[in-house]
Formats: sequence, C-alpha cells, structure tokens
Amino acid sequence: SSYNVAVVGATGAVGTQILRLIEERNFPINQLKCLSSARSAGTKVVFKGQEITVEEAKPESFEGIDIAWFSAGGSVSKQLAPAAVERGALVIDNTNAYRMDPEVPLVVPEVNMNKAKENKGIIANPNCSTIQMVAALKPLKDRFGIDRLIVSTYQAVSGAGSRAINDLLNQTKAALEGKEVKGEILPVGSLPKKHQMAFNAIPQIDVFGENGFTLEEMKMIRETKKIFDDNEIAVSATCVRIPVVSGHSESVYIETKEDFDLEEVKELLAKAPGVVLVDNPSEQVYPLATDAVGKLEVFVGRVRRDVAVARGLHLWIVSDNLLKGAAWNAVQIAENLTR
Ligand code: 11C
Repeated sequence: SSYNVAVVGATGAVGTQILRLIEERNFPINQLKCLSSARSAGTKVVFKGQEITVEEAKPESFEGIDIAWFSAGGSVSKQLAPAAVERGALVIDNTNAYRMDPEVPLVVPEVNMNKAKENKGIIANPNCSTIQMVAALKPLKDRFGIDRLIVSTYQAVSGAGSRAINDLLNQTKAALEGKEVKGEILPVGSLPKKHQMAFNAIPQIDVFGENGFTLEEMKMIRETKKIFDDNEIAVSATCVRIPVVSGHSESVYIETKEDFDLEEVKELLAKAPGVVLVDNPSEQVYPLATDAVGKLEVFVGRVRRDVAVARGLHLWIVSDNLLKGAAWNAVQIAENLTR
C-alpha cells in the first residue's frame, strides 16, 4: 500500500532532509503535501522531478493525510498536530512540543521501537543530541546497566536552523576579511543578546532554567530517562555550540552497574544496529563530524576505560544532527511502522 503524506516545515533545514530521504528511499507515497508557515508558503520544492508549491499549513490541510512529519517549530506542532490527528493522520513530531507528554511515545527505533505502537496519534522524535547518544549507549545499557552518565556536547549550528548556518558563514567571512563580526541568531534567536559564533565556543544552547541548566541540557536529561524507561539513571549534560555547520559530537562518560570488558564493549558497539565503531587511535582513526555528515548512522570511537574509576567508560559519539538526529529518525519510525 502507499500513503498520503505531509511534510510540515518543508522548506526548513529538517524538512528538506525529510523530502530528500523519502524520495531517495522510495517511501511508498500516493500523495505528497508540502506545508509550512505563512512566511514560506508559495515557495517551490522539487520532488522526484516535479515542482510542488508549498502551502500554508491549516487544519484542513490534513484531510485525507495518513502520515504527517512536523518540523516547523513547537508552536506550529501545538497548534496543528491535534487537528491532523483528528483527521486520522499519524503525526511524527520533530519538535519539543509533546516529547514529555506521558501519552506520547518518544521513539528511537534502535532503542524502543516497541513503544511506537502505543501512540494515540502522535509519536515524538527526540532532540538530536539525545538520539545519537541513546542509540550508541543502548547495547551497553542492556549488557552492563548504566548508573550514571555525563555528557558534554559540541553541537553544530544547523541544529538552530538554516538561518544559523548562514549567520556562521557570514560571520566567518567577515572575520577573515577583517570586518566587524556581529552574531545575529545565536545562542538563542528569541533572546536579546547575541554572541559571535565564528571561531568561538558558546556554552549556551536554548534558554536557561532556574537550576542553571539550559533547556537543551534538560532535554538530554529528561528524554534519556524516558527513552530508556529508567528514572534511576543519573544523567547530566553540558551543551556547547561550536562553529561546525552539521554533525554533533559528544564526549560521553558512563559508569556501568556491572564490570565490563573493554573488548566486549567494542564488540557490542560494532554489531549494534545503526551504530558504527570507528576506533583505531594508533592510526588516528576516530569519528569526525566531517565524515558523519550525509550518513544515517551514529559513529562511536575513543572507547576507553576511565583512569580512576573501574566501571567508568569514555566514548566519543558523532552523528549528522539533521539526519539520525532529526529527519532520518522520523522517516525511520514511519518506515518501521508501514513495513
Ligand atoms: C540544537 N538540539 O542543536 C537543538 C535543535 O528540540 O528539536 C533541536 C531542537 C529540538 O540546537
């Protein structure tokens, strides 16, 4: 069978990748609707050689739609996902709007695809930095258990959308030409103060909460517990934006419940679905953002035991934040459900 599908946010950084994936992978489509906010309506996109005009997303847009991917921001999802569900669509939502809703499964296929079937019309796609981390940790958690997890991220600007990419490129050019460098988007579009992103590292992704952690950090903490269905796991995060266009990198430290053998850890990672072990330090081989971009997998390397804590393990985890971190995870959920 084939499906009537809608892509909401079709002109955005993630929506563009969803369209590319469902085209390249021949997702079984009967009808495709490209939707967006009023601002981008009228834009044309090309799908399988045909020009499609992007329409403004309205409740009626979802009449007859079977599957709707949403990636046009949380407020659009809050406003329109219920209207899509009422009309019989399955919504796969890329935003933060429904992730912590107890009625909504939060799904990474390699970890908890079984939860997807419990949906009541909406399935949430986790935050990009969470997805790549839990996909890599899943086989280790299953085998050894995890008591504690500390992650520091090195996140690409495409996570903040296509305007943030342009901002980084413009700033870099200005800096190299010796002109004044003025940030326009980052760290947070909606906050008054902007920082230089070119040649910099910014320890703020999204707004700060009262506990001193940013929303991005709290997303990693809460989502990890929900996806692993484990409230006991102690998770802490520091999220940092770096001047990379795409590909999030993460330094992850875990303390396992049971003793582990390092060779077994590597074997488990090497055969885990969706995970590629890239770990040969003597040859300077480890995951790099530049190698991960355009790929669907999560890359893991720098696998080593902590020097002080016997059950402490360090990993370096890299993936394309727009693909496994967003578009691919969302398309993969749909592929698994329709197969
Ligand atoms: C970033 N992780 O890199 C964010 C983007 O909750 O889906 C993803 C925001 C989200 O800026």
